[in-house]
Amino acid sequence: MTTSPYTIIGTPFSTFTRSITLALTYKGLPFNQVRCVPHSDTAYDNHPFGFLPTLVIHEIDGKPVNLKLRESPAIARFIDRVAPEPSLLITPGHGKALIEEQMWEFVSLASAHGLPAVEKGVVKPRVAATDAGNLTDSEIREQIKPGVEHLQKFLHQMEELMADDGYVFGSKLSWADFFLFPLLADLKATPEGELLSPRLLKWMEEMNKLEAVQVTTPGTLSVGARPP
Ligand SMILES: N[C@@H](CCC(=O)N[C@@H](CS)C(=O)NCC(=O)O)C(=O)O
Repeated sequence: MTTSPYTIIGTPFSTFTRSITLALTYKGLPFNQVRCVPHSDTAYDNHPFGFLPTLVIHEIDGKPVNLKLRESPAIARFIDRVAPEPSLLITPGHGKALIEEQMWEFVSLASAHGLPAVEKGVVKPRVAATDAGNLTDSEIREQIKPGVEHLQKFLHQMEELMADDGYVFGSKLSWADFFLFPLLADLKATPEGELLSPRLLKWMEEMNKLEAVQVTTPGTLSVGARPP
């Protein structure tokens, strides 16, 4: 029987899933988690294309619905509506922002360009090669060199958008932090974590102080876990 009002479908290993569980935890919304990998039967049962995450909303206005909400931007909007506080939004003047929408711009850049640059180009091939155990470190480095070069550009561009201190938007924690963090936490767990600049490392240190980050760490690559 379901005891929480929400169920998140997705392994803690999934970076998009962690962005959502970070927010649910930060905002104090109780949830169950069904650990599954993308394109598994469970993923397809809940998402038309077998992607993660899906948020199952068990009740609306006291009526059982078991509504499946897919796509993390839609899930983020829902979470903000049902739990506006503590806010994960920004206002002009936070960090380098002149308008609120720049926070969503950052989220979209981190999502659309971060997953390919960090996970597909570097972290996943590095972990797969290390786990297989057939190549030396320098052979792996040679194999992922194009991915590493692309990742350096990605990290540089994202850092340019960040405030000089504190969170992505300075003193205000936001969805931008929650969408970038899972990717860079994975990266930091690999030798290519050496690409992280002092600014990014300092930001990660700040993030690691958050209870939501600590609570959502088990099951992630950052502590050496493997899916689901
Ligand atoms: N647009 C989706 C992207 C989610 C996504 O890419 N999730 C990854 C796991 S972190 C996935 O399911 N990937 C499967 C694949 O690339 O085939 C969202 O915002 O929720």
